[in-house]
Amino acid sequence: QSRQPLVAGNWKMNGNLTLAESLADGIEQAELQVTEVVVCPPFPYLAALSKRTLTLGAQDVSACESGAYTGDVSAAMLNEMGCRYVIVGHSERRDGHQESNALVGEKAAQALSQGLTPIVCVGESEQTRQAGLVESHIAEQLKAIVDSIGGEAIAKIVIAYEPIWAIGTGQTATPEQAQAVHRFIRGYLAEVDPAAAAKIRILYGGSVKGSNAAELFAQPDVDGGLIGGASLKVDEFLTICQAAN
Ligand code: G2H
Repeated sequence: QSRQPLVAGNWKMNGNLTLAESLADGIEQAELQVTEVVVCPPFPYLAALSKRTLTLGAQDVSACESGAYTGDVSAAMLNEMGCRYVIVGHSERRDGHQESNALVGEKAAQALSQGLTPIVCVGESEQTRQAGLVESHIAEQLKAIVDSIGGEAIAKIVIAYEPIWAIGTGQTATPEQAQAVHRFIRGYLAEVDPAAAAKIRILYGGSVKGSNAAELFAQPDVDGGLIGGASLKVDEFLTICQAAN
């Protein structure tokens, strides 16, 4: 397989500077030859971690370039703090902060314009899954992203499939459920640009743990993971990173 596995830790709004530093120490000491490892700390800790060797991402970015947007953080600022990645469209932003498909697309485009790689999250609720609408829901989310960034940029982003019913619930998608949606995502993108679809990394997120990571990552269209709770414990996070190797 030619796609380099990627495991990104999404620390969400957890911890403190001491934990951030000790997680970073543990990750930097680990020897991971194949898997690319990224950590996405809360904004205030980016500056402290920017002097380190580990690869940094942020958890959100403004869709605007600069200006009077109190509380927002621009892609250029993240770049300046050493970030190479940024999560956009996490369901906790879509649901908790009313982020629309269109806004998520704009954020992805803004990230790309500053040389950041957006990790764009998509995923369905339990209700949508029960109604049998998983694929149409994901297709709508993907369409907004492709419309905004342009088909030629597909190879420059990462997609994270995060079923909302699996986030922080301990209820992980089965490897078969994850693979079915990942294959659908790659197939959808292949209709726009087959070469880019073959290259794009599609991560699974939602209650990934040390104990279930290997079987998820063994699926042909699962190229790594976006890890929440389990990324706050260095040993478990490294077990997950190893499972992607
Ligand atoms: C999904 C995931 C990381 P967790 O949100 O983005 O969190 O692994 O805690 O379900």
